[in-house]
Amino acid sequence: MAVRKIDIQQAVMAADMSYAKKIRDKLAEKGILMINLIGSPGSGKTTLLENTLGKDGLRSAVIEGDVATDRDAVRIDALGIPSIQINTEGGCHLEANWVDMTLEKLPLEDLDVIYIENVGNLVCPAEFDVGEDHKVAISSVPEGPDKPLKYPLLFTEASAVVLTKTDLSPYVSFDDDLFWSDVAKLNPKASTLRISCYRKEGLDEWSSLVRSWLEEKRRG
Ligand SMILES: Nc1nc2c(ncn2[C@@H]2O[C@H](COP(=O)(O)OP(=O)(O)OP(=O)(O)O)[C@@H](O)[C@H]2O)c(=O)[nH]1
Ligand SMILES: [Mg+2]
Ligand SMILES: [Zn+2]
Repeated sequence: MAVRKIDIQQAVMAADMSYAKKIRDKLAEKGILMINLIGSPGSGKTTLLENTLGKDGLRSAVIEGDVATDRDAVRIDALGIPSIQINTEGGCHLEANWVDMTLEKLPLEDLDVIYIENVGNLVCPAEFDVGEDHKVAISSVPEGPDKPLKYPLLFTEASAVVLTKTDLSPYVSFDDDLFWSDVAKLNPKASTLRISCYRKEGLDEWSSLVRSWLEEKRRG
């Protein structure tokens, strides 16, 4: 499958909430769930997708947001999963009008879930509604346990908080209790998951959560 790429001319693109509504309406009509994965560069977003897509019984596609390169879209494409790369050319988050343009290039009639892998950044992607049903905060063990309180907006907005690379805990003295108690202070209702893609731990729980969100959306 050839990877498709969209280059964004920054000056043309102003944040516009009406695009988020347009996306939500379109995806509601088609019964497609949209999940916005947000986390630091290297927190393990693409690896989580690689370890779950095509194995969870759902028909998925991925919109990849990066400043440059189509490397993540190529990784998803290698799984036989439709993927489109958006290059922001310096921009540090995705906006709804870009996502709207990209949706036209996806096979919407054949999808259950669209994942957005936002530009690696713990700060402003959380401020932008791109029409998703759920934001998911991805935080990895080597980043340290203090990230929720230092970057509170994402952890407050997220429907789920996913702690990745849990296999690295013994090597970096990660304080699990501190991390989760800070998450609970900010967002007691968030679903919480601990995942190691290297050890294949927590992946079924993640897929079950996605499936429950899809069923909830389709029930209306
Ligand atoms: N130890 C360990 N390393 C992991 C795990 N998951 C991912 N990694 C590694 O973390 C690095 C970054 O993973 P990616 O999935 O590319 O991270 P990303 O969040 O998609 O990165 P950007 O798209 O650049 O923001 C890679 O070297 C992965 O192999 C894990 O469960 N355990
Ligand atoms: Mg990635
Ligand atoms: Zn930004």
